Amino acid sequence: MALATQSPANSASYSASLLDAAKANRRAYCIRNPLGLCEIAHAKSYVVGDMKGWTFFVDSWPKGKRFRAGDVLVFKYLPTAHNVVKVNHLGYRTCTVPRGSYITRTGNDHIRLVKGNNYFICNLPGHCVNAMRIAVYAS
Ligand code: CU1
Repeated sequence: MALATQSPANSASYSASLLDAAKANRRAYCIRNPLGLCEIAHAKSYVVGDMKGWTFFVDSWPKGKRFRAGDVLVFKYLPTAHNVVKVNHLGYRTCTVPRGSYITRTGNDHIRLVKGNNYFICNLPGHCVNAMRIAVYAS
């Protein structure tokens, strides 16, 4: 996943190369490795639900797809109709929102996947129970 590593001493040229990478491929981004160095990674981005977007009965959308940590899910929907809440497994299973959950409602929400399980629901009444939720595993 990492394509380039630069030491902090080269950070100026590094920043330039990152900018170039960002222009060429908007999905290029910088991650800090355990040594604090910046690595350029390329993540995929996915529109949740494809053409239908973030809507009812979207729960099977992740099936058959392979996600990686750093990939971005794009939730597209009418902001007056839905929202996106990042929940834990219990929240996903029971359609409840644990205290402190991250809620977003722009209608064009970009959320980067973390390693492991990522759960999202819409918490408007009756939406999650009508399969407006996804569970995505990122390797
Ligand atoms: Cu909804």
